Amino acid sequence: MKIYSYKDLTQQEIEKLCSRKAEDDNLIQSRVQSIISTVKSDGDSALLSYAEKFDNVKLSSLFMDKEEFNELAKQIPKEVKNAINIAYQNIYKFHEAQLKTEAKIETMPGVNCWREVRAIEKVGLYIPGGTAVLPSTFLMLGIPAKIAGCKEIVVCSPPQSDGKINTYIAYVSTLLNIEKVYLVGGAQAVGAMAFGTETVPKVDKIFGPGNRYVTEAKKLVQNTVAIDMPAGPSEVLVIADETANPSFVAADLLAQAEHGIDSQTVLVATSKKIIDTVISEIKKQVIDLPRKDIASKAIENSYVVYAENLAEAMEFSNLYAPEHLILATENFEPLIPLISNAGSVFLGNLTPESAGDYASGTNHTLPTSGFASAFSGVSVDTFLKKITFQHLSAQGLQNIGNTVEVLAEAEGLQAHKNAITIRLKENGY
Ligand code: HSO
Ligand code: ZN
Repeated sequence: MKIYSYKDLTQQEIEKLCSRKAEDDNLIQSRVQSIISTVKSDGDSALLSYAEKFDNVKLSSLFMDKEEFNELAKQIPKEVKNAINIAYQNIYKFHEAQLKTEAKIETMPGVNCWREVRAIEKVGLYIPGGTAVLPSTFLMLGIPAKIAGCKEIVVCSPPQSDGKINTYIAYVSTLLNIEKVYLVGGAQAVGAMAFGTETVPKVDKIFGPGNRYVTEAKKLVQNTVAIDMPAGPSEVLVIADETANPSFVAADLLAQAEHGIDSQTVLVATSKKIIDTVISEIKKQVIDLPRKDIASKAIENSYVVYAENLAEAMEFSNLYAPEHLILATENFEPLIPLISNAGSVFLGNLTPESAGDYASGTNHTLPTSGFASAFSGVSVDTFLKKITFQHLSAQGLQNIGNTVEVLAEAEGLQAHKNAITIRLKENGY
């Protein structure tokens, strides 16, 4: 891990450290472009041949349904079932509280304006498979979709080598009352949900994290379909001072690193002693990890920034705009108002990112690659549209009429003015 000193970094070096661009970005873009146009033109047959090519499986059907989920779900150990149930309840509780109705506002006597929410009718959820199957992501997307009231929830997840979905995914499908899961992964899943195929329905909005292929695919289909946000390779930035526990910090960095070789882990610390101990702890802890090869590669690409104080550390963090920000310090309270860019924040030494990844209640589908400067993580809102309404009474028309007439005249739009004048006259004003 390279160590930089924040105060010695030039503007350009900071930009480079904060950039998530990779050398093969263009190559991935052209591959994804070709996958998407093949799915668009060849539909199901493209999906079947990509399953053979990328998932090494010859599928007899492109989906599994309810009855099959129930059967598969029986195989899950009780302990895992209970843990999924607790996570479900916490995520449900936290997201349910996001449904709020807004008050009607009378902007002038007789002029009433308000907003009502409506669910996005057809939504597409992408549940990653690949090197790790993530039923937790299914909960994080499925629960807010249900709470929002989405009518059609299309779910795509890559098939396992036996041509089925994972048993945990099957169990979550039963909890969420999902009709079908389509056995489609990667960029081809995004293409299928964006354009529709003979089997996979076209949706209005696509949700979910994924690897660089999936993220690139979501970016490329944006002319056709809405997306939640660019949620690519996962990342964490840990701010640690001398009150941090170095073994905890190392464990958090490795938790992020095991996601994939392109995961980003950044440590910003105000103590050189903590930096040294964290680095040696990482070396110790990584040895026992089943995914040590992946984690070590991700750690190799990561770095440490030494900051002279927490204010400086926060400054760097805001420039980086991390998906996850861990404040590994006992003094986190005064730092909260200084956070301007982050997807989700974990406070103090006893709050690991893993808690939020699985079960505390917050959503783990979050903006990556610096998009935390402008996007929020997935919530019930992400599955809703807000429609504005207004009503003018006769008194309202009289009160607002002249203002609209004058502004329409100023813009040279006579027909706009007339739409008011004709009503005022008819009402005897
Ligand atoms: N850290 C990932 C979510 C996840 N972690 C799923 C474990 N399972 C992106 O926020
Ligand atoms: Zn994670």
